[in-house]
Amino acid sequence: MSDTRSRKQQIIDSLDAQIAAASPHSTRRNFLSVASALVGGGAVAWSMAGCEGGTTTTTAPKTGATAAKSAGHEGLEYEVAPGKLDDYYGFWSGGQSGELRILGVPSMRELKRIPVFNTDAATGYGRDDWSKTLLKGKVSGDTHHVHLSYTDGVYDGRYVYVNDKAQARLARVRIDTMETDTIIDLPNSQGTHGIFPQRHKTGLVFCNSEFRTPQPNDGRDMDDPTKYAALHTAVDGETMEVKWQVMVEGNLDLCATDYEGKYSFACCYNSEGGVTLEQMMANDQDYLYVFNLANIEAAVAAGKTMTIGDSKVPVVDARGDNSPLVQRVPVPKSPHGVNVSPDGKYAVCSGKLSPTVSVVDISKLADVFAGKIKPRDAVVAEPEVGLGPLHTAFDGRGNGYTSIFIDSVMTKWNIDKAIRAYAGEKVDPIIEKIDVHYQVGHCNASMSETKDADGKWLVALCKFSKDRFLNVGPLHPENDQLIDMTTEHLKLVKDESTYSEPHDAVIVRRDLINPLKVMDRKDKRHAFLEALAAEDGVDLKSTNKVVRKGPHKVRVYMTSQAPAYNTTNFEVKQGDEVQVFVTNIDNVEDLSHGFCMSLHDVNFLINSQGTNSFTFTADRKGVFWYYCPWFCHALHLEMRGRMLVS
Ligand code: RUQ
Ligand code: CUA
Repeated sequence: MSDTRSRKQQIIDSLDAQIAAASPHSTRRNFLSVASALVGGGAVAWSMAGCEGGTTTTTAPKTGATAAKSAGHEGLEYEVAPGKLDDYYGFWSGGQSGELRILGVPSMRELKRIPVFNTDAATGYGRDDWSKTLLKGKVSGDTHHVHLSYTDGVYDGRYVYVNDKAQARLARVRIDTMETDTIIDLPNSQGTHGIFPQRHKTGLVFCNSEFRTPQPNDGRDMDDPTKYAALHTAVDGETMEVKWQVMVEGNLDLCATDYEGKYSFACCYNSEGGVTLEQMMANDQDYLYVFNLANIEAAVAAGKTMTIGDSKVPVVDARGDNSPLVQRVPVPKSPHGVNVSPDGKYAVCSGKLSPTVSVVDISKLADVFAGKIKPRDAVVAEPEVGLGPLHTAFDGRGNGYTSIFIDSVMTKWNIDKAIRAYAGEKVDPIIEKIDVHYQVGHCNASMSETKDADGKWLVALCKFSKDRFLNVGPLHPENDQLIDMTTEHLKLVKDESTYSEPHDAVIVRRDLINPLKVMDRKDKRHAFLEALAAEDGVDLKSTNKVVRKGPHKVRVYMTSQAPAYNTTNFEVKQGDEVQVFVTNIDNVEDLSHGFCMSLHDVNFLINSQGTNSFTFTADRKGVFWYYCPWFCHALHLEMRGRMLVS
């Protein structure tokens, strides 16, 4: 029997076998160093080990689907059969694509892409009349963090909030329509990165600016980085108005909130105030900023605020020393992620350039603000989890799971043991490490960001996929890996390729998400379109009519019902600005129509019972067919009409 694996792969496989047999706690990395120390020119020795049992084609029980199958489906069912539904919705950020994605978990099937900061050819988003008012001409964005609105510590099924790091914006997607409903600019900010909503109710959404700039950023102080500052911004999650900002000296990276509405948290990796990489990494210590919301709101109410530049938003200046507004908890070198445990007790802050995570006891923060203890005294544990810790998920059973970028592992550790070890007890908080492939950024677990964390599924969003998929050219997909958390040892069950570049994801029980099946027209887009139609006395759901609005302006109102538009031709003059409104009067689930005007770069989607509109110029004389691009009926190809331009 021939072995088609490369020599290198044989060695790796046999190492994996040895590791699995020896100790589930060791990693290939530390094993490798042990191995080479033991056997010197070890390649031959280990490749021999791979031949054990007489056949070299059955390789070691690598983590992954094969291992799960050979174990006879021990653990959770991870295959979702055709026609069966997933147990969870996964909300994935879309990174530089500017969009938001919905995956089913555990199938990892991509169910939907929701355009947010990008334009979308399929739906017309970003180019139709309503969504143009959201984007205001900008067509790129960089979504990193996705979080849903909460009530009483659990998702309330209303909104998804997502940041745009590139243009310092916050967007909201409605869960009923699964469409973007609001986009706002965050004043005085650059590099808006971490965001997090309050968890006790749909209250404030906090947004961190990662990049420090002069304030106002109008050309002053450009050469004096000591004057640069960053803003922690509070947005009302209901009205989407910016309520207030706190100005601090350090940069602000990831964000989190407690479960009671008392605090928000931000990691600061540049307490040095540097502007070059060397400067930003100079100190061995940075901070977790803790914002005291009651004290900040009292300062705002008392008018102890300023405004910056053109913005009217009240800004509280909290630069400098610790104060009733902000306390700075010292943590090791350049922390990145901060996550709060589902019991609401701990804020866990990842070291990034330190192999540790710092566990802050939230109940001690009242004493920190009262000046009874030092900020650092709120740190109750600091376990060593590996090189390059970034983010932590939780299982609701007292364990944390930290993504470790440099080591390419997920480390499972026990919070209580970490606290005891920090207090001096001889106990090892590290439970297990599992290899992920490769260079994991965010991780998250089912319901981990809520008090209902259920410890079933863990996802590791790996930045590099290298050899895990077919080569598709220099730009590789990313690798989102699914891990079963219920088995004795963490079990990798799935690799899922994703397009660049999801940063973060939350995994939400499906009973909490109840979108519409057809439009109910109760969203901002429909209010906007109804108001326009009212100007012409048009009922969008029944009227088919051409209205001349001026010498060079025409509105065309039509309805659609499979397989026809109820207006099959209309006339305009060359040079007219044409605004076409289409209302889909089909009242049937999954029966979307579209409107595409040939040769005019016009295309948009209209969902059942919804309306959409698009404005373009009829710049040439002639006959132009418009047609429905969404397959809707056996006579879908006949669903078309003519625009006559004279
Ligand atoms: S970040 S890989 Cu933009 Cu959330 Cu940590
Ligand atoms: Cu309507 Cu195709």
